[in-house]
Amino acid sequence: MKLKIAIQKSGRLHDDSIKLLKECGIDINNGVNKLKTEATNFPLEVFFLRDDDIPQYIEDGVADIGIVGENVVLEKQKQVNIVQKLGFGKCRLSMAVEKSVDYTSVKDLQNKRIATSYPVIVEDFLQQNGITAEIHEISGSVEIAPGIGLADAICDLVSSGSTLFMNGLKEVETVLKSEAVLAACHSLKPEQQLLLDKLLFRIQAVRKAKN
Ligand code: PRT
Ligand code: ZN
Repeated sequence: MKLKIAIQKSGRLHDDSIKLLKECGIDINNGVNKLKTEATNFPLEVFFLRDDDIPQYIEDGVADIGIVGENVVLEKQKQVNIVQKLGFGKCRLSMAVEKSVDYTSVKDLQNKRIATSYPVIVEDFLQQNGITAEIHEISGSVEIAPGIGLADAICDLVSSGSTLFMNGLKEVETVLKSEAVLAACHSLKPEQQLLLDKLLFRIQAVRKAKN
């Protein structure tokens, strides 16, 4: 019996995910362009996937656990357990408008067009604030939307803020704070739960040593 973990194939969370496993004393053969590999010293099978697909794989039990941004877990609305925050991949999902726009409160978003790759989270935020606005879902380069007249505001991930700055935008609301999390399937078999507990114990030791 092996525990199956899904991690990002390439992108911002890939290296830190591999590093975390290494710090947990788990050695994996990380061949370039491999979609699947196995740990040599822990009953762990590793799947390399696009981050967007990871919550679905976990919900379906194709993967038992996975490392993914909390922002993706929330947006995809899949039934998974968030079992541990991992302390990397930190960012925020924020509303931004053009620098020149007078913005005082969330009410200024009323009846505006908002471009985002996170329509579910944004809709929820607007509803909680009693705002009606038009959401334009776009999958990338969200920052250029105001400049080309596609939207009045955007809602996108921010870490340093330099992308917003370079596109003449300013951050006006934090919608969500996010970091990489370990998510698990709701229906783990007892043996898999034991393996997860063992892994979690190691992850927590690694996290403690860093604080
Ligand atoms: O190929 P795949 O679908 O797997 O990857 P992806 O391109 O969808 O995701 P990727 O690798 O860009 O991000 C994976 C995860 O990293 C996200 O889901 C977040 O949880 C986390 N993360 C942390 C970030 C950022 N920081 C971040 N800054 N994801 C994206 N960004 C982008 C943001 O969208 C914007 O374009 O970086 C730009 C802003 O950065 P700053 O530093 O200029 O503010
Ligand atoms: Zn993605």
